[in-house]
Amino acid sequence: MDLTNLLQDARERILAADSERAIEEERVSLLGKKGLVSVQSRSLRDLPKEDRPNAGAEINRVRREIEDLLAQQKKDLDRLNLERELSQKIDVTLPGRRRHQGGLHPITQTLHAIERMFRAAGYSVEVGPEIESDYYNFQALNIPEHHPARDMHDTFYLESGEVLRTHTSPVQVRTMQNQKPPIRIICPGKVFRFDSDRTHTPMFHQVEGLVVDEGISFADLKGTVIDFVHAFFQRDIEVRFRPSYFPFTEPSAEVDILGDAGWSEVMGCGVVHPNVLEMSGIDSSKYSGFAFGFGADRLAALKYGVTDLRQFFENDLRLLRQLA
Ligand code: 2U9
Repeated sequence: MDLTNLLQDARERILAADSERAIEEERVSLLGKKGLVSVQSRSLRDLPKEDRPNAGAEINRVRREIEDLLAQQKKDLDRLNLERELSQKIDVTLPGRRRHQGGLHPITQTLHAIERMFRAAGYSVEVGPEIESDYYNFQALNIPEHHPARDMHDTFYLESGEVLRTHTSPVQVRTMQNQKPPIRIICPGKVFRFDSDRTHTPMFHQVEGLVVDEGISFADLKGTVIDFVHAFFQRDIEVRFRPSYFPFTEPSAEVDILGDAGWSEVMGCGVVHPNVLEMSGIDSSKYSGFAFGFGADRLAALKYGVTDLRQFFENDLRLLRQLA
């Protein structure tokens, strides 16, 4: 191909290159090692010696011209792209993009509401670890090894010999070790029991309360529990106390509320066993206390009409949105 044709051909191809990549491809095919211009350069060898300088100068001129064309095409393309971008109009009347707003889980809301009620009554909120030693989860609560009450707890044991706490009572034990009476605390948190059906999930949220002071009696416990239940359900719902047994309280009771479907158990409570006070360094001849415990999940289910506790942990957006 003679050089005039080559240049003409190159010009057409470069003008047709409509992207940076296409320009680059043209550069390689025209000026690269195997490109047309290089082939021409190599064919200089076949010319008579005296013709080579002129022919070489001519090839270099063509090469420079192609380089200029490539540079110019890139500049034109850049300008075109910029103009295209700048000419895009913004339609300010278009509706905005919808932003998704999350909400608090119904159990989180329930825990917050419970904490608010007890704080208003002068309680403070204490928390502690979910992995506990056997001592804090059982022994300090008057549940020695091989005690039948351990069977009720469906405990998850770790290889280390520790346990996933089966109640938040260890937090109260730690608090009694670290603070002097008067003590008024609630301990909300996750607890774990190897159990799963409509009314049990292997992880649930307990709130336990503890009051220790001089002259605390079962009457104080009763008043506190009834006031709390009324505040939580926002009406003067009927409450009854049934005698029961826990190793850490004596006497002990379970608390039922009256709903449309009859009585439902909502919590346990009692006067703190003197052994439990003494083990945590509190003089049981001077101080007494009451304690109570309930599953916040179960209370939330009763309040919102959820009939299967497992639904709280299935992350079904229909349930979460409805209760948000
Ligand atoms: C200390 C002393 C006493 C906490 C108590 C209950 C009764 C109770 C259950 C209710 C339903 C657990 O969530 S549930 O399965 N709890 O019945 N808990 S008295 O008594 C304590 C705690 C700590 C130091």
